Amino acid sequence: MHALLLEQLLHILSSSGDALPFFSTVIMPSDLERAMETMITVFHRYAGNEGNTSTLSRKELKLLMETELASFMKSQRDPAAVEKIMKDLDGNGDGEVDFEEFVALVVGLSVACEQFYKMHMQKTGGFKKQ
Ligand SMILES: [Ca+2]
Ligand SMILES: [Ca+2]
Repeated sequence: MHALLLEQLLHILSSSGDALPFFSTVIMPSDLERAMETMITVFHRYAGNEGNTSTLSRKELKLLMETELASFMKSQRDPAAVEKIMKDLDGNGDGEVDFEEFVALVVGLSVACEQFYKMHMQKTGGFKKQ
C-alpha cells in the first residue's frame, strides 16, 4: 500500500479518539465495515497458530485457504497452487504473509470475482435501468 495513504488513514482513525478504531464501538456496522472486520479477524485466527502471531506461515496460509476459500481451492487443480500464491504474496520476501500481503490475495480474488459478477449481471439483464 502507498505509505502516504496509509499514514493518512492511520491519522484519521487515531484522531477519532478511540485507539481501537471503530469496529468495537460501532453498534450497527455497515456491510463494508463488517467485511473489513471479518478480514482482520479471519487473518488473526490463522496467524496466531504458530510462530509469529501477526503473520501467516506457509502452513497457516494453506489452512486458511483450504478452510476460508474452500470453493476456490476445490476448483484449483494445481497441487503447488498454495506454494505459488505464497511466493506471489510475500512481497518483502521474509517467508511469511503479513496482513498487508494477505489483503492483496483478497483484493485479487475480489477483482476476479467482480469480473464474473459483471458478466453474470449482463447475461441476466441485471444492469438494465428500471
Ligand atoms: Ca503465525
Ligand atoms: Ca512477507
